[in-house]
Order: sequence, then C-alpha cells, then structure tokens
Amino acid sequence: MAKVMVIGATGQIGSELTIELRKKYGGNNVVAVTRKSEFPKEMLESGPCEKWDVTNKEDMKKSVKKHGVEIIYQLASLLSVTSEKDPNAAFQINLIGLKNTIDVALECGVKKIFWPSSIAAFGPTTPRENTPQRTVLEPTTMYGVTKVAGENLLNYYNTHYERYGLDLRSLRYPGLISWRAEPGGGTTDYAVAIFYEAIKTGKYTCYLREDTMLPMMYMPDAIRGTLELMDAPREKLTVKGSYNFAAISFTPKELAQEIKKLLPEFKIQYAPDERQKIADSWPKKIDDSQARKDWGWKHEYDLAKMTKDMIENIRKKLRK
Ligand code: AKB
Repeated sequence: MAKVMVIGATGQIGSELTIELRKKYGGNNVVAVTRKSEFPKEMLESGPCEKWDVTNKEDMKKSVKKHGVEIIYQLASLLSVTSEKDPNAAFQINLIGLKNTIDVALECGVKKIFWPSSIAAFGPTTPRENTPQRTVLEPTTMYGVTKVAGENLLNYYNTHYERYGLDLRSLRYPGLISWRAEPGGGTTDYAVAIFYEAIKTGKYTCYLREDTMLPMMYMPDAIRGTLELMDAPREKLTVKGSYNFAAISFTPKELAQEIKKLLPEFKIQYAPDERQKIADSWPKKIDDSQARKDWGWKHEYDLAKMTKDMIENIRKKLRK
C-alpha cells in the first residue's frame, strides 16, 4: 500500500479527503498534518496525525522520511479573502509551502504530489463565459497570484519529468460546498453559510450581489474528481499545470430560489462588501472539457440535488 501524506488535513478539502484516503489506503497509511487547528476525533482515531507548518522544510523532511511517504496532497492554503488581509502569509503558505513540498519530495523519493489551484488563477482580463483551459492568467488577488505561480511550478516539473521523475497533478477548484466542513476566508463561502442561516434563522444577508454568477461544486463531486485525477494514467494527462474543473454555476438569487422550494419561509437580502470585487474578477462558468476528455471527469450533483442533500444533512447535524 502506498504511503500517503495530507498536509492541511483539517482544512475544507483536507478534512473530507483525508477520511476518503484512509478508506482507500488504510488508516495507518495516511498521515494527516495540520499547522495549528485541533484534529477532529474521527481523524485522530483513524490514523497518524502530526502538527507542523508547511513553511518549515526541515520538519516536513523529517516527517516524510519517517513515514516513507510516496504520495503527498499539499492542501495547506489561505483562501482569497484571508490572503488579501495578509498577502505575505499567503505567499509563504500557498507558494513557498508548495516549493518546500516539491524540494522535500525530490530529496526523499516521493513519486506524486497533488496541489489545489483555483478559479482565482483567472482575472478580469480572462473571458468570463466558458473560460477555456488555456487563457489569460492575470489575477488581481494575491491568492490568485500564488495559484498562477504554483501552476507554473507544476508545469515546469511535469515538463522535465524525465529529469526529476516527479508526477504533479492539480485542479482549478471552483467554490466548494459541503455540510461537513465549513470554509473560512473565501469569496465563495456565502454558498455554505446561506444553508446554515436558512435552517437556523430562516434568513440570510448575502455579501455578494444577487446576480453574481460563480462556478461551484458539491464536495462529494470534488473529492471523487480529485481521487480520479490522481488515479488517471499519466500518459492520458495533456495538461501539465492545472485542469479546469467544473460542475454548476449559479447566482445567489438562483441558490436562494432553490432553497425556498424546500424552505418556503426563507428570506434573503443583499449587502455587497469588498468581496464583490474579487467575485467580479472571476469567471462565471468554466470550460472543463479537457478534464472530461483526458480522464473522464463527470459531475453528479446539479443545483437541485445539492440543495436537497445540504438541507437534509445540515438539519440532521443541527437536529433542526
Ligand atoms: C475562495 O473563495 O477563495 C475559494 C476559491 C474559489 O478558491 N473558495
């Protein structure tokens, strides 16, 4: 069994992906790493857990060597809004963290790395409708800058695979929606918060305009897609940086209408803040046909199916 490490295991993607990886590879074969937050009970009890920072290369090297790691999921990242508040920390965690991971991988014989990019790699000069796989990448956020630079690093090492022997894979995640893990510090977070508020209080004030269309995805699709990309035969992959990865696009108004079908009393109002500017610089819909063609990507959840599942599960979770 391959030895796997998830760095950023308690984050929005990591907390669900780590559990799936432990089902696939066996609990003891998947090392969960976080920098500061507490490990959830299920993670703590199902396999090895460690605390160190992705910006500390020596700690990373020791741990990768100790566990004989072959595959790393480097998910530690500050999201768009938090990155704007502390651009230096974003640069260190998002980009230096990736470079450290690549350096340690090369030194310690790791074979494969997964690293998340985002729709934030695009910017206001990118076509916003059906954004192509290969297009202008001029983001106006530090988060986006770290994603473009990271994609270029992946492209470099994948291009020189014969020399380095390191297989790097990546997805440009849209806004991710989950009832298990709450996001923090992202521009697309409203699409999770709206469900909690709808169930808890029956109303929500959205920080984006009602017509702000953004690409989104339900977490079960995102986790399955990530595992499928990692399992795809290398010779099938034509993108050396990061794949466009899409499912559904909707506006806050469309999401609120869908919630209203199940919670008719729900009320929404709008008070756009500084996050609107970030959302306006991102695509509305992205074209992920290359992912569909190369490794068979197909999403399962549309807006209605996701909304129903979110409401059912949050109700159970909150006992409402
Ligand atoms: C964010 O909103 O910052 C993230 C993302 C789209 O990468 N969810």
